Amino acid sequence: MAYELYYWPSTPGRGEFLRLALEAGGADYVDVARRKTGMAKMMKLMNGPRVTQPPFAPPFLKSGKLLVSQTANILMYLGGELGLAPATVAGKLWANQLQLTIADLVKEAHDTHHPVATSLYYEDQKKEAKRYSENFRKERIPKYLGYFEKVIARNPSGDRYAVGARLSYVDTSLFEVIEGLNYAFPKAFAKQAKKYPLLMALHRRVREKPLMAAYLASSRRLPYDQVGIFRHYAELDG
Ligand SMILES: N[C@@H](CCC(=O)N[C@@H](CS)C(=O)NCC(=O)O)C(=O)O
Repeated sequence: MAYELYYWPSTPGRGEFLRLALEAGGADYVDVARRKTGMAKMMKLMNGPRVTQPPFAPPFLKSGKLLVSQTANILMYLGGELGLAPATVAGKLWANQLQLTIADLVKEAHDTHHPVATSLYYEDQKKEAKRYSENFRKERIPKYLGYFEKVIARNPSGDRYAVGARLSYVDTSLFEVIEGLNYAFPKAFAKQAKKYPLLMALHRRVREKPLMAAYLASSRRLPYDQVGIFRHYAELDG
């Protein structure tokens, strides 16, 4: 049975972390909300009166009767299903720990354009966004990327993946982080990228995997935009 992925249909957003893992694992899946009547199906799973474990927000995944939400939680499940995570408990926890750290980074990247409230327009919080973004570029990007660089360097397998000796969902997620930051903050990213050679090499390595290359060239890969998490506003870059 195909996995059912539920996410807002027109933007990569957090759903992209799941698409990348599903694609890297060669999974059979349906991106439900991008299909006709799919949005209604998604809203019913969130708001329907008979759903006993409703998700708070997309993305979520249906696998048979199982309904799972929270990006890191879904990835932990898919990691086991698709062979994209270590098999030991310690390894699973380590991968999840890294993915939760990525989730923190993603939230902060979102807050660069929405530091006051998600429900307000960017135009109504531009001043705060500028201040938040300056700190994000100067302190938070280096702190997060420096951490992930260290994680790759210290991976005992010595194989230059984030976790273990094979591709995992943490690697596909780090790929997405690099892509997203480069889209949102091209100037800041260009200045900083050289400090993270292992992370940049991992990004290339993920991009060149045959299943990834095929996905990235397909219409299933959505372009970045000005409504998702990673947005480019020239005034927030530098
Ligand atoms: N921690 C959750 C965050 C989920 C989330 O914020 N989803 C966004 C789209 S990327 C949403 O639709 N949020 C609606 C809301 O927070 O009201 C995760 O990592 O999956």
